[in-house]
Amino acid sequence: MNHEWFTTHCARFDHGGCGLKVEVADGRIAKVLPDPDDPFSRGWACPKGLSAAERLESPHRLRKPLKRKGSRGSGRWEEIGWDEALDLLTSAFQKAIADSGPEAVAFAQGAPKGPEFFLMLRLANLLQCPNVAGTQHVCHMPREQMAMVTCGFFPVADLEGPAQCVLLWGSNPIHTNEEGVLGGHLKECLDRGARLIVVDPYRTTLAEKAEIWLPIRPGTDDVLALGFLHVILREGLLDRPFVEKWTVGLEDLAQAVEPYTPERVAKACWIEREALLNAARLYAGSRPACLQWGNAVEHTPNSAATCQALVHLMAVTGNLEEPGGNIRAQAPRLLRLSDFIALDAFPERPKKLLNRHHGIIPRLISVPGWILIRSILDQAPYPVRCLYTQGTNPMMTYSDADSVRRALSRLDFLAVADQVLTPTAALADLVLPVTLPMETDDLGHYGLPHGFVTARPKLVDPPPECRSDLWILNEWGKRMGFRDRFWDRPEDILDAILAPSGLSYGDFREKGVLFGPRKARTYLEKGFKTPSGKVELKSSLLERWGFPPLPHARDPEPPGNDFPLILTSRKPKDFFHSAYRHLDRLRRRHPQPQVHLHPETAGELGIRQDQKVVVETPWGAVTQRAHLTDRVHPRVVLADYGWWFPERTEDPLRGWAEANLNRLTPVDETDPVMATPRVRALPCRIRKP
Ligand SMILES: Nc1nc2c(c(=O)[nH]1)N[C@H]1C(S)=C(S)[C@@H](COP(=O)(O)OP(=O)(O)OC[C@H]3O[C@@H](n4cnc5c(=O)[nH]c(N)nc54)[C@H](O)[C@@H]3O)O[C@H]1N2
Ligand SMILES: Nc1nc2c(c(=O)[nH]1)N[C@H]1C(S)=C(S)[C@@H](COP(=O)(O)OP(=O)(O)OC[C@H]3O[C@@H](n4cnc5c(=O)[nH]c(N)nc54)[C@H](O)[C@@H]3O)O[C@H]1N2
Ligand code: SF4
Ligand SMILES: [Mo]
Repeated sequence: MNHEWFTTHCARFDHGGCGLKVEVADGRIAKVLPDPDDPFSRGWACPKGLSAAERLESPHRLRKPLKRKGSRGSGRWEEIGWDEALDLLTSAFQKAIADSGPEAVAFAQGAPKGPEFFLMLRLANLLQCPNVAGTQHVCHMPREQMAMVTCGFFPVADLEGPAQCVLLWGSNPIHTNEEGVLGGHLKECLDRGARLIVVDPYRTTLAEKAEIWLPIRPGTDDVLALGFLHVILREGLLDRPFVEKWTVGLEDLAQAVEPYTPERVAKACWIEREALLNAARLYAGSRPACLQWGNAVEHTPNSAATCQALVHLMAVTGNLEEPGGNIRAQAPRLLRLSDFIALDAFPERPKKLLNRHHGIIPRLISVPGWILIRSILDQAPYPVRCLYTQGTNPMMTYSDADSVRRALSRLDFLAVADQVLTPTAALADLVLPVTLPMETDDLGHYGLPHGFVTARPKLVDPPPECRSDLWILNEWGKRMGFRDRFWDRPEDILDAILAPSGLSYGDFREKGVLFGPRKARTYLEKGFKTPSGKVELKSSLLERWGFPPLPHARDPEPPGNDFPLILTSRKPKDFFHSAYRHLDRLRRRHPQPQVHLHPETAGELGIRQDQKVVVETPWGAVTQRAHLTDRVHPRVVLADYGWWFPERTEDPLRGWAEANLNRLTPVDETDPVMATPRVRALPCRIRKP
C-alpha cells in the first residue's frame, strides 16, 4: 500500500484553523489526527475536524450537476455535464441582465469559508451588480463596523498576551472555536491564571469555571454594557491618562450611561447588583484585560449600540491595542481585498446597494439576506429574478424562513452550489456539486481581521464531476465576457493572492501559516483611524450618517402572559449551522433537535425529558425534543438551530420546516444601523403537540 502523512488545517466545519495530520493511502484519506506541532491548536481537534474523511465519502454527497426536471421543489432531477451547467448559468444571468439590467440578478454566501466569497464579489462587481447577499449583519459586522467607527480597527482579544482577566461576553469559544483558534488560546490563557467573567444566560462549562458568571436575561446585553460603563465611570475605574489623551466624547458618554444605575441594570438583566459591581470592578481593575465578545451581542435589533458600548468598555479601561487586551492584528502582505474584488470596476456600488434604500450603514460589504428576500417578494425597489448561492442555506439560516421559501420559489432561476442536497438546493433549477477541503488547494482566513492565513492543500482527488467554488466562478466569469479579468486556472488565483508576500502556493503550503507582523500601540505614531484621530466615544461618523452617535439601550418588557418564556439559541457544537447532520459520526453525538428548558418549567407544563414539544413564538411554531436542564433560568429556553433531516429522502425538502428555528424569528424590527433582526430573545411558549 502506498501511504504518506501530510499536515493541513481543518476547514469549512467552522471558520477553521486547527492543525491536522492526514494519512493518505492509495489516493484516499485513511486517517485524520490532531497535529501536535500546529501553532494554533497544539494537538487538539474536535469531532467535526476528525470527520473530514467521512465528509468526503458520504453517500449524501452531490456528485453530478443536477438540472430541475419536475416542478420547483418536486425532487425530480436530471444529471447533466459541466458544459451544459455553465451554459445554463450563463444564459439565465445574461438574459435577466439584458432584459432588466444587472440589478435583476443576485449572489449569496453565508459564513466565511475561503476566498470564494471575494471571487463572487469580483464577478458581481464586474457585472455592475450590487446584490451580493450575506449574513454579515448577524455575524461579526455589527462588532466590526462599530469598532471601525469608534477606533478604526477590529479589536481582537489577545488571549496569547499577558491578560490578567478575560471578560467572555455572549461567546462560547470552547464550542465554537471562533476563527478556529480561540478555544485553545482561551484554555491556555486560563491555565496561566487569568481570571474569568462570563456573560451568558446558559450555564456553560466556561460559566462554571468563571469567577463571576452573569446569567443575563437574553437580549439585554445593551443594558448590561451600559451598566458596566456606568460603574466604571462613576467609580473612576477608567484609565484616565489614556482616556484624556486618546479619546473624545467622555462627557457625552458619561451622560448617556448615567441613567443605567446598577439597580436598574440588575433588574432589567435578571442579575444580582453585587455581581454586576464585582464584574465591572474586576474587569476594569485588571490590567491588561481582554474582552472576547461573541455572536450573541449582535443578534438583537439594538446590535449596533450594544457593540459600540462594548468597544467603549475596552477603550475606557485602556485595553485597546494593549498586549493582553484587545489588539489590532496586522494582516500579512497579500493581494488587497479591494483589488481582488475588482472594486475599481464598479464605482457606483455604494449608491446602488439595497442597503442604501433601507437607510443602513453605508459601509456594509454585503446585502443583509432578509433585505434581498424582501426585494424578491416585493419586487421593490426593483425585481430580482436570478440568484446564485454558494456555501449558504438560507432556508435554514435566514430569519423568517417561510418568507425565504416563498421568495426562492418566485425566482425565475436559482442555482445552488453545495456538497449535499439542502432544502435550499431542493428549490433550485440548477445544483452544482462542489469539492471539499483536502480535494483542492485552498487558503483560509483571507479577508478576516485576525492577522494570519492558513494553508489547506489538496491531498486527494475529488469525485470526477465535483468542482471547487473558485473553479466554477472563474469559468463562469470568463463565459460572462470577462476573460481578461479571470485566470487560466483556479490555482493561479491563490498564487495571485499570495504574490505580495513573495510566496507561491507551494511555498505557502510548506510554511502552513503566514502571520502578519505583531505590533502594539500603533496609535502612538499615527493616531487612531477615525476622523478625529482618537477613539470616538461619541462617533462623528455615526452622526454624519444620521444615526445616534452615542450608545443607548432599551429596557426590556416583562414577559407577557401568552408568551411567558424567552427563547434564545447558540451554535450547534457538533455541526456547522445547518450543515453536517448527514455525517453519522457527528449525528450520533446529537441525533435530534433539542430545546433546553428548566425542570421546574417542564414540570408546570407536564413535559418529560425527550418528549416532543412545540416551541412557539408570535411568528411561528416548530417541534423539537425537550431537554430538561437547570443550566437555564426557569423562564428562558434555548432551542437548537439549523435542523433539517438529510436522511428523509422521501421528502424533497428533507423536513426543512419541522424543527427550523428560523421559522420562529421575525424581520419586522431590525437594527437601524446594521439591519440585524431579532435572532435571540424572542417571546416564547412551550406546549405538548
Ligand atoms: N436563528 C439563527 N440564525 C442564524 C444564526 C443563529 O445563531 N441563529 N447564526 C447566523 C450566522 S452567525 C451565520 S454565519 C449564518 C450562517 O448561514 P449559512 O452560511 O447559510 O449556514 P450553513 O448552514 O453553514 O450553510 C452553508 C452551506 O454551505 C455548504 N458548504 C459547506 N462547505 C462548502 C463549500 O466549500 N462550498 C460550497 N459551495 N458549499 C459548502 C454546506 O453544506 C451548507 O449547506 O447563519 C445565521 N443565522
Ligand atoms: N460548532 C460550531 N462552531 C461554530 C459555528 C457552528 O455553527 N458550530 N459557527 C461559526 C460562526 S459563523 C460563528 S459567527 C461563531 C459564533 O460563535 P459564538 O460567538 O460563540 O456564538 P454562539 O454559539 O451563537 O453563542 C455564544 C453564547 O451566547 C450565549 N447566548 C445566547 N443568548 C444570549 C444573550 O442574549 N446574551 C448573551 N450574552 N449570551 C447569549 C449562548 O448560550 C452561547 O453560549 O461560531 C463559529 N463556530
Ligand atoms: S474546532 Fe473547528 S477548526 Fe478545530 S477541528 Fe473542530 S471544526 Fe476544525
Ligand atoms: Mo457567523
